[in-house]
Amino acid sequence: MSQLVPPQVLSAFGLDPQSPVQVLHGGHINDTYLAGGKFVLQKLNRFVFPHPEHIMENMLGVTQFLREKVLARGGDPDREILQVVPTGEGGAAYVSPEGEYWRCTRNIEKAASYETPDSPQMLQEAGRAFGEFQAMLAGYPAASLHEIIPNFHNTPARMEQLRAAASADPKGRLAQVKAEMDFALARTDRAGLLTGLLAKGELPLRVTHNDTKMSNILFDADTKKAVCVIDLDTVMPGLAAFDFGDSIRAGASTAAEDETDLSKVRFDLGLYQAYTQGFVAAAGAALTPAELDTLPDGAWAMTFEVGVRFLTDYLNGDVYFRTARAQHNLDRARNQFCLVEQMERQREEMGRIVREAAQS
Ligand code: GN1
Ligand code: MG
Repeated sequence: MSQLVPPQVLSAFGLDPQSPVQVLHGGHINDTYLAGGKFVLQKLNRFVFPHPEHIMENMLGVTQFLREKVLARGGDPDREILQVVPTGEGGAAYVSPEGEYWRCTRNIEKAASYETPDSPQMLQEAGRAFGEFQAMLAGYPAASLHEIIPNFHNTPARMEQLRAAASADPKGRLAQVKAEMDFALARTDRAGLLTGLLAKGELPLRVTHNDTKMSNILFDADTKKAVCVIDLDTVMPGLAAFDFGDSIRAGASTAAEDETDLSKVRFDLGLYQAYTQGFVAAAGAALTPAELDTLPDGAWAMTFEVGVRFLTDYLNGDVYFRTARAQHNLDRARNQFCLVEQMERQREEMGRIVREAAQS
């Protein structure tokens, strides 16, 4: 049997090197395993994360801070906050002789992640969890955070990367994606809306999660309540609209991110409303009127941006996101652009739903 996790990695964290190990699927970036039922081991992607030690510094600081907040409100930090397991030598991670970077966290039992919600209530719970995450981090010293991926949600910079990939066209795929390129380029101005408002000082910079897809929340297996926000790799200064928007992109669609039958990909306003109610109730008091106004633009921007990123990666030869088939990234890009178009038609309604949630 091939070893999923090398025994020296398990030993480094004080685990039995014979522990049963299974793959945890879901993420597009890191390799994730469950060891002995109780520990989650992750091999960080060194191409995406050239400074994994910065991630661990951020993660230790943020989880420590959040644990205190949860304790103060009478919660259970062991269940609600990720817990980093140090190596036997007390390090935050194990670096193998080959330079592989491994970290370990405690598995949260009787909890699971979902790609799409089973019900609007689940999405409302996701909104509450990410809203609360943001509210709890409002007092975190943002300047102490490493910027893990510079310009992560800078949509104009993502457009620049798309243009660069298109002009280099290293795999000769550009001719195939003319419609998608036209779609993206036609939206160049709109892509700069949020970064423009930030630059003008009209939107505040907050500490945000930046990868708020549904599957980055663990739900209690019995109650379906949101238990814990996971995947803290991209916690960095950002806009409230990023966290709101990325959840809508992934949660308010009726289909998976890589569904190829676009007739199944529907932006569902009922799901959008459910998430909005949860998010605004939990984070709302801290949000400025301009932030509330631009939440729907965040949904548009995050959906458009990741579509641009998938398209860029397709042109570059699939070097960033994990793919399981030829054209996987192109399928994802088409899927996201399909949602973008629907959001554009429903922008007004999306704004009304935010205003209603803020008033209730
Ligand atoms: C990646 O790591 P994972 O799979 O949760 C990506 C996100 C994208 C997402 C699309 C560090 O998230 O930005 O929105 O895929 N993370 C990074 O599913 O690039
Ligand atoms: Mg991630």
